[in-house]
Amino acid sequence: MKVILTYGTFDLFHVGHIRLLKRLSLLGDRLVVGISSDSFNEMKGKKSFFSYAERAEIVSSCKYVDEVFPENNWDQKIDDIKKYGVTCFSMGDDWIGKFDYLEEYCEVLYLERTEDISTTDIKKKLSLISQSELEKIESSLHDVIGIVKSLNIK
Ligand code: C2G
Repeated sequence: MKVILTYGTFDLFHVGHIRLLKRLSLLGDRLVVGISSDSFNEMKGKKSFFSYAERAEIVSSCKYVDEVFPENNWDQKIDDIKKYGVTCFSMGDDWIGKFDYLEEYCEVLYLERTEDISTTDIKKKLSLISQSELEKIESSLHDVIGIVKSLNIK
């Protein structure tokens, strides 16, 4: 039984996440995913849109994933590798080199990230959309105020 292990926040689940999980699932028989808890995200300086419970439900519903568990700190990986009988630990290559110390316990593999998509970019684009919508509403309101004022004949 070849067990693959990965970790992540997986907030605003997108194709970058799903493509990684798909590739990971093809590497072995079982894919186990550590989902960053809300408190650990705070330690990572990240505020996720969805709570841990929601993110865990989304990722565990993915057909490529066999099991999810909470990732509460940076230091639990060795225990997790032993607990789940992990053959291969793998992450996207934005983490390349960061987890080589785990090679003492299992294979370590970094897979190419999916270009041009990230949770941060999605959040930025959403904030810009709402900003431009607000500006449109504001300018329409100014037009209406102008019309009302012009009709208010003395
Ligand atoms: N990912 C990817 N392509 C993207 C975006 C993300 O392949 N366009 C990968 C990342 O490389 C990572 C996984 O998807 O392996 C989850 O990414 P995040 O949710 O951003 O997780 P992160 O904050 O990197 O947390 O202990 C490790 C940390 O918990 C990793």
